[in-house]
Amino acid sequence: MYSQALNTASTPADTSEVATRFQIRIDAEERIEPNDAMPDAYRRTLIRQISQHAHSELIGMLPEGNWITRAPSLRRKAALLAKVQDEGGHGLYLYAAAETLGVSREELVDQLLTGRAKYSTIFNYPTLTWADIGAIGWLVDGAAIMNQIPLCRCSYGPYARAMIRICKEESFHQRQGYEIMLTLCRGTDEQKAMAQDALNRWWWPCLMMFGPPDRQSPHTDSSTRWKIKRFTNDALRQKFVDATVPQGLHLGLRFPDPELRCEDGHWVFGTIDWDEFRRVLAGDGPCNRERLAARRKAHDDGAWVREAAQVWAAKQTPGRKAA
Ligand code: FAQ
Repeated sequence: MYSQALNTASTPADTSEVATRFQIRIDAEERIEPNDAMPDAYRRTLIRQISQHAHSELIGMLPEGNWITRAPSLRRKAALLAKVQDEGGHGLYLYAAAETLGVSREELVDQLLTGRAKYSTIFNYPTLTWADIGAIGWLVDGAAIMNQIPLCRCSYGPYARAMIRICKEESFHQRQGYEIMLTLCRGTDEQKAMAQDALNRWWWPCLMMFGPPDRQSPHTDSSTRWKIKRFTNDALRQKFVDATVPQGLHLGLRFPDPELRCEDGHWVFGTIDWDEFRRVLAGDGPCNRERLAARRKAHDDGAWVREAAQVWAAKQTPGRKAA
């Protein structure tokens, strides 16, 4: 754990005076740093959101990892390997940011592995063809950027700073995905059909990534007041649709939504199947069990690395024993 030196007590109790002073700082756009006084609810919200985000990055490596050994060329394989490694790195920065709030990475990882923590529903869908790798980069990373650029201005310093680098990398990921889709769409009829099929399967789950509609989002009000979230779920979803539909039309693809139409400069879309979202969130998506099982196996297989690192660290500090 990196946070031993941090003051993690919720200082000094959550009186209304503390809350008022805290809100004045937030309204003045001041950054909150780990040792600053903060209401418990603010701390808990950040731990929840940052850790869910970290888990999503780690589980998000799995659908694409499925295609590393089957990438169609050495160039594609190298780019995909680098992308998946970036995602592992994002998970680590985010766990480190969460640790500054007084929770240990071990505890957070344990919550994930024991099924007590949430991660993005999008990563419980299968990657059936190579076009899915293009669709994930274009759409999933595209949605992630739309949601995460505003987090670079989040009120909590360590999270905001981690997001700057993450967004730069996500932006590269989005471009490599779009370029895969472009290549497929300019290829044979079969390749274009593969790209269309991937769009058909990923479009609606991507719209769910932004979270429930605003009126059903329990955290939006407090998170926007605290400037953790700068936009609501529905506002970001609409920005994503407006940015992405013209990109899909440029590819010559059709969106799987008969109600999609442009009105007053915005793309109006059909009704999202929130029952599907709730089912996947509850653990009953197409790949939930497979994803958690793969993550648990990776964790178990890595036990010797953690053990060796602890023994090595103990040797560097005389008198300190491996935990
Ligand atoms: N999946 O009141 P809200 C990526 C939960 S990273 C699962 O609206 P909030 C990179 C929510 O947690 C993708 N759960 O909550 C990549 C809450 O549950 P709780 C992840 C969801 O926090 C690309 C409940 O519903 N990105 O893609 C989802 O204000 C390619 C009520 O919801 C982030 O985590 C969902 N989609 O807003 C990697 C960004 N949506 O805790 C590999 C940071 C909602 O009460 C390949 N997070 N829930 O039990 C956020 O911006 C926010 O947390 C939201 C949700 C917008 C996701």
